[in-house]
Amino acid sequence: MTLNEVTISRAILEEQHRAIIDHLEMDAAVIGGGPSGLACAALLGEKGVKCALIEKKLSIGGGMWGGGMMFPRIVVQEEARRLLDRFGIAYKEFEEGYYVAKSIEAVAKLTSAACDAGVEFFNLTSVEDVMIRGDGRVGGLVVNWTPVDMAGLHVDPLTMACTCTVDATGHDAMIARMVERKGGNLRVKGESFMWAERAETRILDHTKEVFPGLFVTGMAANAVAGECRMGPIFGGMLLSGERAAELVAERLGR
Ligand code: 48H
Ligand code: FE2
Repeated sequence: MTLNEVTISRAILEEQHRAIIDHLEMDAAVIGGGPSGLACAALLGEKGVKCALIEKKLSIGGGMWGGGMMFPRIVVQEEARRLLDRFGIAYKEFEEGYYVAKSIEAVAKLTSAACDAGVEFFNLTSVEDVMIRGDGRVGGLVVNWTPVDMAGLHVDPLTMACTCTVDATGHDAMIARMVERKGGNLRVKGESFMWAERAETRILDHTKEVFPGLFVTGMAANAVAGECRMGPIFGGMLLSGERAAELVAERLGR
């Protein structure tokens, strides 16, 4: 076999352009590739929802990669153990009800599940704005390459339409804040202090549609609600991603 560099370039360009064009209109867009976004996207994909995950960084994984203070281990409580099983993430029982897993394995297995479920990944892509038109719903995303922002270049973005948007951007709740900043009827209270028990038990109530077409999951859900943070326990992130997927699927009639 004689290798042709132009063929290699054409393969990459044609395939990725096809993927982008194919997702200019989709059922659901998950913004943020941390644990809640990955779990949500994987479960939406499994339900047959046409779904993309948009991540501004080069790598998927968000705050789960680093475990607790750069020790790459996460803790998951009893209530979420079934999700470790579901995604095939290995764990050890540390004390009754406390399970410890390798954060890198957890990211890899969640990512793998999302890939298997047909989720399209757009990394190095930042959501810089949302589309809200006459119907008052978040109906799409305004996207640009992350390096454009990093370099401070004035390059106009492109847009992707989606029926449901999931803000899985973590502590900053970036998408909800965009809606708030531009005058949408949404208040982002900002996260409160560390209290794992409270943060983990309340996160499912905070995982909801906070503005027409916009759902929040993971740390973004707690940030919008003014709820506590929980440190490196990740059961709530997985359960919240699962809940968001259920709500979006319900909204889409799946
Ligand atoms: C595209 C974006 C944009 C944007 C941000 O922070 P994450 O890991 O989010 P969660 O909520 O799934 O998980 C939170 C968890 O990691 C954590 O921090 C916990 C449990 N903390 C507790 C505590 O006490 O500190 O991931 C969010 C992702 C990141 O990868 C960002 O790069 C990405 O969203 N992102 N992607 N466009 N505008 N903004
Ligand atoms: Fe965090």
